[in-house]
Amino acid sequence: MKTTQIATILFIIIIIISSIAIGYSQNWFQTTTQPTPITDTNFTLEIFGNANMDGKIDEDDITHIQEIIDGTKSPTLFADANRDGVIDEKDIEFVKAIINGTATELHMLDGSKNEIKISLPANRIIIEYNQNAELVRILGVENLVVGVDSGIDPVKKLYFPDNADSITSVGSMSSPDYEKILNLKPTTLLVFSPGTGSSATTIDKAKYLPGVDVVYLGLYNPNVTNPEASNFIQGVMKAGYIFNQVPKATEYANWILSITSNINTKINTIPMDQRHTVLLTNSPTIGSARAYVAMDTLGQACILAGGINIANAPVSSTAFSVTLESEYIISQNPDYIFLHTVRYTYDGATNEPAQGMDATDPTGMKNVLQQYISQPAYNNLNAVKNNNIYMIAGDFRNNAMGGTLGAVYMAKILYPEIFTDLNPQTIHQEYITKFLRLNYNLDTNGVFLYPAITVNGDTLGIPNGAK
Ligand SMILES: [Ca+2]
Ligand SMILES: [Ca+2]
Repeated sequence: MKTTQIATILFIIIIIISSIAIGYSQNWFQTTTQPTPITDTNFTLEIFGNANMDGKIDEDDITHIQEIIDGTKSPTLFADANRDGVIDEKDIEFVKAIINGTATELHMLDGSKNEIKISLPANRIIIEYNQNAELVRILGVENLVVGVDSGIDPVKKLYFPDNADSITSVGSMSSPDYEKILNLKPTTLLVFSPGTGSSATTIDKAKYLPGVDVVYLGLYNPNVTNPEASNFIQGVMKAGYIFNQVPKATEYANWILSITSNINTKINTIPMDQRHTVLLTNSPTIGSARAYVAMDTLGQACILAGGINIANAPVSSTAFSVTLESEYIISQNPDYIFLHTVRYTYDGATNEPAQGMDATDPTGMKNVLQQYISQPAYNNLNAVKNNNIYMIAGDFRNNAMGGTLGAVYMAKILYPEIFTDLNPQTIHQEYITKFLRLNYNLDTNGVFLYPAITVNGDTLGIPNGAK
């Protein structure tokens, strides 16, 4: 062959290979439809200034406010950006400031749908619990953290390797040390939950912390099958506006949405009568037995993973868990049981077994599991007979993935034949490396699932080689 012929053939080969490479990178060969980005759905961002009631605050809201002022559009719930009771030019200026990142305050609904005002910039942050510790990393504002609750204190160096030494522990979130908090002169306290019973509520905290914005974002309350109604997604996006990191919040919300959408698509192919029944309960080491219902993050994870939860809350109940009699569990005979456990609790205690990001040895998880299985009453349960009982880390309920991480592992466990291409550790590692930006490798660290599962020869849930 002549040199020119060889060159032509090589050129054609290069073109073909490049086309395939580009095709893969652009998802040309994927058969699943891509999820709609959160800002293109019917999601309504609950921040005042979002006059056109879509998923973001931008130029369109300025136009919308102008049209309301001109009388060509009716006022909307979020049009009065500065909350002075009238919709006028000042609201346009206010929205411009939000867009430019120069706003000095922000009005929004919190995770309980109560209206709150936040002073900006929010640049001295105290955070409660894993969700908020991870959220500030996702948004890239971890260096603004000055205090953490006692649930994060033991893992402070893990979450905040660069500034752990300058971060103060302010006590448990159920009974915080208000004086310590005030001494830190924080702008913002991100609380884990609204608080109930003997646990300090957002109202208590706001009362004892004058000048500090006490914010419950709503991460505690995901809706995995309907992101438009998810307080979790709202919380991520609201935090984006509070910390002036909207692109990061949007990218993260879209990533979560793409995972939930892909799992949903596959689960929808499984007929209801072929789906597995599931009991979601707690490790005996964290109190008397409860079963998590749909309202709970674990209940949401189970729904997304296509499990049929044997525990249901009464209609209109807002409970996250219920008590189930052993007789009921035996009569329902669940196919799978997941035992949730918590290492560092909201009231400052440390529970056995060791698990989560700061653990490497699954022995404690193994022992508790054996204890649970050895209950004579449960000998004949399908889940026990078929070894379908798993201990799961607190991360699956309390991290900043809103049940999605738990769902990814659960889906793989419940329907391995449907999720052949799904590797939960790949998604988990992407979360840690790309979004949390932590130098942390799941091949060598972390106890999240016991017994571990094996995917393509790799151990998932515990470090490789751990027993
Ligand atoms: Ca808008
Ligand atoms: Ca106004």
